[in-house]
Amino acid sequence: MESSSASLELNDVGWKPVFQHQLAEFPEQLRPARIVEVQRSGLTISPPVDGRSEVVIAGKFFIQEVEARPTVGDWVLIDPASGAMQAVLERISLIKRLSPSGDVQLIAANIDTAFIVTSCNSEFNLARLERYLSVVLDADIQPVVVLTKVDTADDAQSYIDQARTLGAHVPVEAVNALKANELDALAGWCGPGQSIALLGSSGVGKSTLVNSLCGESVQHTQTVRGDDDKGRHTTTHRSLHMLPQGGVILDSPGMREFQLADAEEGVGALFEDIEQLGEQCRFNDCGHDTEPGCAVRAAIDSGALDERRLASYFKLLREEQFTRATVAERHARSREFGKRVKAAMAGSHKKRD
Ligand SMILES: Nc1nc2c(ncn2[C@@H]2O[C@H](COP(=O)(O)OP(=O)(O)OP(=O)(O)O)[C@@H](O)[C@H]2O)c(=O)[nH]1
Ligand SMILES: [Mg+2]
Ligand SMILES: [Zn+2]
Repeated sequence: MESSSASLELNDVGWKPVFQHQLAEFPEQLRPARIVEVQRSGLTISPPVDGRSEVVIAGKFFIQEVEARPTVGDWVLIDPASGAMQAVLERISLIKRLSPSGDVQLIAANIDTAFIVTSCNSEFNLARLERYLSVVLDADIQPVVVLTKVDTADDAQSYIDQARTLGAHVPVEAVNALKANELDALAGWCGPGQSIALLGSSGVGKSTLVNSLCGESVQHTQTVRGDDDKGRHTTTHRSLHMLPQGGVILDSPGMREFQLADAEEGVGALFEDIEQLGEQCRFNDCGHDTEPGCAVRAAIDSGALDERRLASYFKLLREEQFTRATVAERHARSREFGKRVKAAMAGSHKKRD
Protein backbone atom coordinates (compact mmCIF):
# COMPACT_ATOMS: atom_id res chain seq x y z
CA MET A 1 0.00 0.00 0.00
CA GLU A 2 1.12 3.56 -0.67
CA SER A 3 2.33 4.78 2.66
CA SER A 4 4.43 7.76 1.72
CA SER A 5 1.56 10.24 1.53
CA ALA A 6 1.59 12.50 4.57
CA SER A 7 -2.12 13.11 4.30
CA LEU A 8 -2.93 9.46 4.90
CA GLU A 9 -5.23 9.11 7.87
CA LEU A 10 -6.64 6.38 10.08
CA ASN A 11 -10.02 6.76 8.38
CA ASP A 12 -8.46 5.90 5.01
CA VAL A 13 -7.53 2.46 6.26
CA GLY A 14 -10.81 1.53 7.95
CA TRP A 15 -10.67 3.10 11.43
CA LYS A 16 -13.90 2.74 13.46
CA PRO A 17 -15.21 4.19 16.74
CA VAL A 18 -14.90 0.75 18.36
CA PHE A 19 -11.10 1.10 18.06
CA GLN A 20 -11.08 4.75 19.10
CA HIS A 21 -12.80 3.74 22.37
CA GLN A 22 -9.95 1.38 23.25
CA LEU A 23 -7.28 4.08 23.13
CA ALA A 24 -8.22 5.42 26.57
CA GLU A 25 -6.64 2.33 28.17
CA PHE A 26 -3.18 3.06 26.77
CA PRO A 27 -0.52 5.75 27.30
CA GLU A 28 -1.35 8.83 25.29
CA GLN A 29 1.91 8.95 23.32
CA LEU A 30 1.21 5.62 21.59
CA ARG A 31 -0.08 6.03 18.04
CA PRO A 32 -2.47 3.66 16.26
CA ALA A 33 -1.82 2.26 12.78
CA ARG A 34 -3.06 -0.68 10.76
CA ILE A 35 -1.05 -3.68 9.65
CA VAL A 36 -1.29 -3.73 5.87
CA GLU A 37 1.34 -6.42 5.21
CA VAL A 38 3.20 -9.04 7.21
CA GLN A 39 6.69 -10.05 6.13
CA ARG A 40 8.92 -12.68 7.65
CA SER A 41 10.81 -10.22 9.81
CA GLY A 42 8.41 -7.38 10.27
CA LEU A 43 5.20 -5.55 9.56
CA THR A 44 4.16 -2.77 7.24
CA ILE A 45 1.78 -0.31 8.84
CA SER A 46 -0.39 2.50 7.56
CA PRO A 47 -0.55 5.37 8.19
CA PRO A 48 3.16 5.64 8.96
CA VAL A 49 4.09 6.71 12.49
CA ASP A 50 6.70 9.47 12.51
CA GLY A 51 7.53 8.66 8.90
CA ARG A 52 8.08 4.99 9.66
CA SER A 53 5.96 2.33 7.99
CA GLU A 54 8.11 -0.71 8.80
CA VAL A 55 7.85 -2.21 12.27
CA VAL A 56 9.82 -5.07 13.77
CA ILE A 57 7.73 -7.66 15.63
CA ALA A 58 8.94 -7.84 19.22
CA GLY A 59 9.90 -11.33 20.43
CA LYS A 60 7.22 -11.25 23.13
CA PHE A 61 4.53 -11.66 20.49
CA PHE A 62 6.02 -14.99 19.41
CA ILE A 63 5.91 -16.64 22.80
CA GLN A 64 2.22 -15.81 23.11
CA GLU A 65 -0.57 -17.96 21.75
CA VAL A 66 -0.91 -17.88 17.96
CA GLU A 67 -4.12 -15.87 18.19
CA ALA A 68 -2.43 -13.08 20.12
CA ARG A 69 0.12 -12.49 17.36
CA PRO A 70 -0.37 -9.52 15.06
CA THR A 71 -1.81 -10.24 11.62
CA VAL A 72 -2.94 -8.32 8.55
CA GLY A 73 -5.82 -6.00 9.38
CA ASP A 74 -4.87 -5.63 13.03
CA TRP A 75 -4.77 -2.20 14.62
CA VAL A 76 -1.57 -1.80 16.60
CA LEU A 77 -0.12 0.87 18.88
CA ILE A 78 3.32 2.20 18.07
CA ASP A 79 5.69 4.08 20.33
CA PRO A 80 6.79 7.00 18.12
CA ALA A 81 10.04 7.40 20.05
CA SER A 82 11.34 3.88 19.46
CA GLY A 83 9.17 2.79 16.54
CA ALA A 84 8.31 -0.36 18.47
CA MET A 85 4.90 -1.99 18.45
CA GLN A 86 3.50 -2.00 21.97
CA ALA A 87 0.04 -3.52 21.68
CA VAL A 88 -2.58 -5.05 19.41
CA LEU A 89 -6.06 -3.57 19.83
CA GLU A 90 -8.95 -5.91 20.53
CA ARG A 91 -10.31 -7.27 17.26
CA ILE A 92 -13.87 -7.13 16.01
CA SER A 93 -13.31 -10.27 13.90
CA LEU A 94 -10.67 -12.84 13.04
CA ILE A 95 -10.39 -15.22 10.08
CA LYS A 96 -8.25 -18.28 10.78
CA ARG A 97 -7.73 -21.75 9.41
CA LEU A 98 -5.75 -24.84 10.15
CA SER A 99 -2.59 -24.70 8.04
CA PRO A 100 -1.48 -27.80 6.08
CA SER A 101 1.11 -28.37 8.85
CA GLY A 102 -1.65 -28.57 11.46
CA ASP A 103 -1.20 -25.21 13.18
CA VAL A 104 -3.78 -22.49 13.57
CA GLN A 105 -2.96 -19.80 11.03
CA LEU A 106 -4.34 -16.28 11.18
CA ILE A 107 -5.59 -14.96 7.84
CA ALA A 108 -6.94 -11.51 8.68
CA ALA A 109 -8.31 -9.39 11.50
CA ASN A 110 -11.04 -6.76 11.70
CA ILE A 111 -12.82 -7.74 8.50
CA ASP A 112 -16.45 -6.70 7.95
CA THR A 113 -17.26 -8.50 4.71
CA ALA A 114 -15.64 -11.51 3.02
CA PHE A 115 -15.91 -11.96 -0.72
CA ILE A 116 -15.67 -15.71 -1.18
CA VAL A 117 -14.53 -15.89 -4.78
CA THR A 118 -15.09 -18.78 -7.16
CA SER A 119 -15.35 -19.01 -10.95
CA CYS A 120 -18.02 -20.25 -13.33
CA ASN A 121 -15.89 -23.18 -14.50
CA SER A 122 -14.46 -26.48 -13.24
CA GLU A 123 -13.02 -24.73 -10.19
CA PHE A 124 -16.54 -24.27 -8.76
CA ASN A 125 -17.15 -26.54 -5.77
CA LEU A 126 -20.00 -26.26 -3.26
CA ALA A 127 -18.19 -28.18 -0.50
CA ARG A 128 -15.23 -25.81 -0.70
CA LEU A 129 -17.54 -22.79 -0.52
CA GLU A 130 -19.19 -24.28 2.57
CA ARG A 131 -15.79 -24.44 4.25
CA TYR A 132 -15.12 -20.76 3.66
CA LEU A 133 -18.67 -19.87 4.67
CA SER A 134 -18.41 -21.75 7.98
CA VAL A 135 -15.23 -19.92 8.92
CA VAL A 136 -16.54 -16.52 7.86
CA LEU A 137 -19.88 -16.96 9.65
CA ASP A 138 -18.07 -18.22 12.74
CA ALA A 139 -16.16 -14.93 12.80
CA ASP A 140 -19.41 -12.92 12.52
CA ILE A 141 -18.31 -11.58 9.15
CA GLN A 142 -20.82 -10.92 6.35
CA PRO A 143 -20.15 -13.40 3.54
CA VAL A 144 -20.76 -12.68 -0.15
CA VAL A 145 -20.21 -15.45 -2.71
CA VAL A 146 -18.67 -13.83 -5.78
CA LEU A 147 -18.85 -15.83 -9.00
CA THR A 148 -16.28 -14.57 -11.51
CA LYS A 149 -15.79 -15.27 -15.22
CA VAL A 150 -19.50 -15.10 -16.10
CA ASP A 151 -18.27 -13.79 -19.46
CA THR A 152 -16.50 -17.05 -20.32
CA ALA A 153 -19.24 -19.48 -19.18
CA ASP A 154 -21.95 -20.84 -21.47
CA ASP A 155 -24.18 -21.63 -18.53
CA ALA A 156 -23.37 -19.02 -15.87
CA GLN A 157 -26.93 -19.27 -14.57
CA SER A 158 -26.44 -22.89 -13.50
CA TYR A 159 -23.52 -21.82 -11.28
CA ILE A 160 -25.59 -18.98 -9.85
CA ASP A 161 -28.45 -21.39 -9.13
CA GLN A 162 -26.11 -23.81 -7.36
CA ALA A 163 -24.53 -21.04 -5.29
CA ARG A 164 -28.00 -19.89 -4.22
CA THR A 165 -28.56 -23.27 -2.52
CA LEU A 166 -25.77 -22.47 -0.04
CA GLY A 167 -28.09 -20.61 2.28
CA ALA A 168 -30.90 -18.11 2.18
CA HIS A 169 -28.76 -15.53 3.99
CA VAL A 170 -25.74 -15.85 1.69
CA PRO A 171 -25.77 -13.20 -1.05
CA VAL A 172 -24.49 -14.34 -4.46
CA GLU A 173 -23.06 -11.90 -7.02
CA ALA A 174 -21.95 -12.95 -10.50
CA VAL A 175 -19.43 -10.71 -12.27
CA ASN A 176 -16.85 -10.25 -14.94
CA ALA A 177 -14.00 -9.20 -12.67
CA LEU A 178 -12.18 -7.50 -15.53
CA LYS A 179 -14.96 -4.95 -16.04
CA ALA A 180 -14.57 -2.25 -13.38
CA ASN A 181 -17.79 -0.56 -14.51
CA GLU A 182 -19.84 -3.72 -13.89
CA LEU A 183 -18.91 -4.19 -10.25
CA ASP A 184 -21.49 -1.90 -8.65
CA ALA A 185 -23.03 -4.84 -6.79
CA LEU A 186 -19.69 -5.44 -5.05
CA ALA A 187 -18.89 -1.78 -4.55
CA GLY A 188 -22.06 -1.63 -2.44
CA TRP A 189 -20.31 -3.62 0.29
CA CYS A 190 -17.33 -1.27 0.27
CA GLY A 191 -17.16 2.22 1.75
CA PRO A 192 -15.65 4.30 4.55
CA GLY A 193 -14.78 2.21 7.60
CA GLN A 194 -15.43 -1.06 5.75
CA SER A 195 -12.81 -3.78 5.43
CA ILE A 196 -13.28 -6.47 2.79
CA ALA A 197 -11.31 -9.72 2.54
CA LEU A 198 -10.99 -11.86 -0.59
CA LEU A 199 -10.86 -15.61 -0.09
CA GLY A 200 -10.68 -18.35 -2.67
CA SER A 201 -8.52 -20.70 -4.71
CA SER A 202 -5.69 -19.59 -6.95
CA GLY A 203 -6.76 -18.20 -10.31
CA VAL A 204 -10.36 -17.30 -9.45
CA GLY A 205 -9.69 -13.58 -9.95
CA LYS A 206 -9.11 -12.16 -6.48
CA SER A 207 -6.31 -9.82 -7.56
CA THR A 208 -8.26 -8.97 -10.71
CA LEU A 209 -11.12 -7.81 -8.47
CA VAL A 210 -8.71 -5.77 -6.34
CA ASN A 211 -7.43 -4.00 -9.45
CA SER A 212 -10.89 -3.34 -10.83
CA LEU A 213 -12.28 -2.10 -7.51
CA CYS A 214 -9.20 0.05 -6.82
CA GLY A 215 -9.38 1.53 -10.31
CA GLU A 216 -5.71 0.84 -10.99
CA SER A 217 -3.36 -2.09 -11.36
CA VAL A 218 -1.99 -2.55 -7.83
CA GLN A 219 -1.73 -6.35 -7.89
CA HIS A 220 -0.08 -8.71 -10.36
CA THR A 221 -2.39 -11.20 -12.10
CA GLN A 222 -1.69 -14.19 -14.34
CA THR A 223 -3.65 -16.45 -16.68
CA VAL A 224 -4.87 -19.81 -15.38
CA ARG A 225 -3.85 -23.17 -16.82
CA GLY A 226 -5.86 -23.99 -19.91
CA ASP A 227 -6.43 -27.66 -19.13
CA ASP A 228 -8.01 -27.50 -15.67
CA ASP A 229 -8.73 -23.82 -14.87
CA LYS A 230 -6.25 -23.94 -11.98
CA GLY A 231 -4.31 -20.80 -11.06
CA ARG A 232 -0.54 -20.41 -10.76
CA HIS A 233 -0.37 -19.03 -7.21
CA THR A 234 0.48 -15.58 -8.45
CA THR A 235 -0.17 -13.66 -5.22
CA THR A 236 2.30 -14.81 -2.58
CA HIS A 237 1.44 -12.72 0.48
CA ARG A 238 -1.53 -10.93 2.00
CA SER A 239 -1.87 -7.18 1.63
CA LEU A 240 -4.45 -4.46 2.27
CA HIS A 241 -5.33 -1.91 -0.40
CA MET A 242 -7.26 1.31 -0.13
CA LEU A 243 -10.46 1.61 -2.13
CA PRO A 244 -11.36 4.87 -3.88
CA GLN A 245 -14.82 4.91 -2.27
CA GLY A 246 -13.28 4.44 1.20
CA GLY A 247 -12.39 1.36 3.20
CA VAL A 248 -9.85 -1.31 2.34
CA ILE A 249 -9.67 -4.64 0.54
CA LEU A 250 -7.40 -7.53 1.45
CA ASP A 251 -5.87 -9.63 -1.30
CA SER A 252 -4.58 -13.03 -0.29
CA PRO A 253 -2.78 -15.93 -1.96
CA GLY A 254 -5.04 -18.67 -3.31
CA MET A 255 -5.40 -21.38 -0.72
CA ARG A 256 -5.03 -25.02 -1.73
CA GLU A 257 -6.84 -26.23 1.34
CA PHE A 258 -9.02 -24.38 3.71
CA GLN A 259 -9.31 -26.56 6.77
CA LEU A 260 -11.46 -25.44 9.64
CA ALA A 261 -9.91 -24.41 12.93
CA ASP A 262 -12.58 -24.02 15.65
CA ALA A 263 -15.69 -22.97 13.74
CA GLU A 264 -18.52 -24.87 15.41
CA GLU A 265 -20.83 -21.88 15.54
CA GLY A 266 -20.10 -21.10 11.91
CA VAL A 267 -21.04 -24.61 10.81
CA GLY A 268 -24.18 -24.28 12.93
CA ALA A 269 -25.02 -20.92 11.36
CA LEU A 270 -24.53 -22.18 7.80
CA PHE A 271 -26.65 -25.27 8.41
CA GLU A 272 -29.14 -23.55 10.70
CA ASP A 273 -32.07 -25.20 8.86
CA ILE A 274 -30.70 -28.69 9.61
CA GLU A 275 -30.05 -27.83 13.27
CA GLN A 276 -33.60 -26.51 13.59
CA LEU A 277 -35.01 -29.68 12.06
CA GLY A 278 -32.86 -31.68 14.48
CA GLU A 279 -34.68 -30.10 17.40
CA GLN A 280 -37.88 -31.73 16.17
CA CYS A 281 -36.43 -35.27 16.11
CA ARG A 282 -37.98 -37.72 18.59
CA PHE A 283 -34.65 -38.41 20.31
CA ASN A 284 -32.50 -35.60 21.71
CA ASP A 285 -29.34 -37.35 20.58
CA CYS A 286 -30.69 -38.35 17.16
CA GLY A 287 -27.90 -39.08 14.68
CA HIS A 288 -30.28 -38.41 11.75
CA ASP A 289 -29.52 -41.84 10.39
CA THR A 290 -32.03 -44.67 10.92
CA GLU A 291 -33.67 -43.46 14.15
CA PRO A 292 -37.47 -43.44 14.18
CA GLY A 293 -39.13 -40.03 14.27
CA CYS A 294 -36.17 -38.26 12.66
CA ALA A 295 -37.28 -34.88 11.30
CA VAL A 296 -34.07 -34.50 9.28
CA ARG A 297 -34.57 -37.79 7.39
CA ALA A 298 -38.20 -36.86 6.87
CA ALA A 299 -37.10 -33.61 5.24
CA ILE A 300 -34.72 -35.54 2.97
CA ASP A 301 -37.49 -37.96 2.01
CA SER A 302 -39.91 -35.14 1.21
CA GLY A 303 -37.28 -33.35 -0.87
CA ALA A 304 -37.26 -30.29 1.42
CA LEU A 305 -33.62 -30.96 2.36
CA ASP A 306 -30.79 -31.85 0.01
CA GLU A 307 -28.88 -35.05 0.83
CA ARG A 308 -25.62 -33.39 -0.28
CA ARG A 309 -26.04 -30.60 2.26
CA LEU A 310 -26.66 -33.05 5.07
CA ALA A 311 -23.51 -35.01 4.16
CA SER A 312 -21.56 -31.75 4.03
CA TYR A 313 -22.89 -30.72 7.45
CA PHE A 314 -21.80 -34.03 9.01
CA LYS A 315 -18.39 -33.83 7.38
CA LEU A 316 -17.67 -30.29 8.54
CA LEU A 317 -18.90 -31.02 12.08
CA ARG A 318 -16.62 -34.05 12.33
CA GLU A 319 -13.67 -32.15 10.91
CA GLU A 320 -14.26 -29.25 13.27
CA GLN A 321 -14.41 -31.53 16.30
CA PHE A 322 -11.27 -33.40 15.26
CA THR A 323 -9.36 -30.16 14.66
CA ARG A 324 -10.43 -28.68 17.95
CA ALA A 325 -9.24 -31.76 19.83
CA THR A 326 -5.90 -31.78 17.96
CA VAL A 327 -5.29 -28.08 18.56
CA ALA A 328 -6.17 -28.42 22.26
CA GLU A 329 -3.76 -31.33 22.59
CA ARG A 330 -0.94 -29.45 20.86
CA HIS A 331 -1.63 -26.48 23.05
CA ALA A 332 -1.44 -28.55 26.22
CA ARG A 333 1.80 -30.14 25.03
CA SER A 334 3.48 -26.81 24.29
CA ARG A 335 2.33 -25.47 27.64
CA GLU A 336 3.84 -28.49 29.36
CA PHE A 337 7.05 -27.92 27.41
CA GLY A 338 7.09 -24.24 28.46
CA LYS A 339 6.69 -25.24 32.10
CA ARG A 340 9.58 -27.69 31.83
CA VAL A 341 11.81 -25.05 30.23
CA LYS A 342 10.98 -22.65 33.04
CA ALA A 343 11.63 -25.27 35.69
CA ALA A 344 14.95 -26.21 34.08
CA MET A 345 15.99 -22.56 33.92
CA ALA A 346 15.05 -22.04 37.56
CA GLY A 347 17.13 -25.10 38.44
CA SER A 348 20.19 -23.85 36.57
CA HIS A 349 19.89 -20.44 38.27
CA LYS A 350 19.89 -22.16 41.64
CA LYS A 351 23.07 -24.04 40.80
CA ARG A 352 24.80 -20.79 39.88
CA ASP A 353 23.92 -19.14 43.20
N1 LIG B 1 -12.62 -13.44 -18.63
C1 LIG B 1 -12.38 -13.27 -17.33
N2 LIG B 1 -11.16 -13.48 -16.83
C2 LIG B 1 -10.96 -13.30 -15.53
C3 LIG B 1 -12.01 -12.91 -14.64
N3 LIG B 1 -11.49 -12.83 -13.40
C4 LIG B 1 -10.19 -13.15 -13.48
N4 LIG B 1 -9.85 -13.44 -14.76
C5 LIG B 1 -8.54 -13.88 -15.25
O1 LIG B 1 -8.15 -15.02 -14.49
C6 LIG B 1 -6.74 -15.05 -14.31
C7 LIG B 1 -6.40 -15.21 -12.85
O2 LIG B 1 -6.79 -14.05 -12.15
P1 LIG B 1 -6.02 -13.55 -10.83
O3 LIG B 1 -6.70 -12.28 -10.44
O4 LIG B 1 -4.57 -13.53 -11.02
O5 LIG B 1 -6.42 -14.71 -9.82
P2 LIG B 1 -6.12 -14.79 -8.23
O6 LIG B 1 -7.36 -15.29 -7.60
O7 LIG B 1 -5.59 -13.52 -7.74
O8 LIG B 1 -5.01 -15.94 -8.17
P3 LIG B 1 -3.81 -16.16 -7.08
O9 LIG B 1 -3.13 -14.87 -6.87
O10 LIG B 1 -2.95 -17.18 -7.71
O11 LIG B 1 -4.50 -16.68 -5.84
C8 LIG B 1 -6.23 -13.75 -14.94
O12 LIG B 1 -5.78 -14.05 -16.23
C9 LIG B 1 -7.44 -12.86 -15.01
O13 LIG B 1 -7.40 -11.93 -16.06
C10 LIG B 1 -13.31 -12.70 -15.22
O14 LIG B 1 -14.30 -12.41 -14.51
N5 LIG B 1 -13.44 -12.90 -16.55
MG1 LIG C 1 -3.84 -13.02 -6.82
ZN1 LIG D 1 -32.85 -36.85 13.50
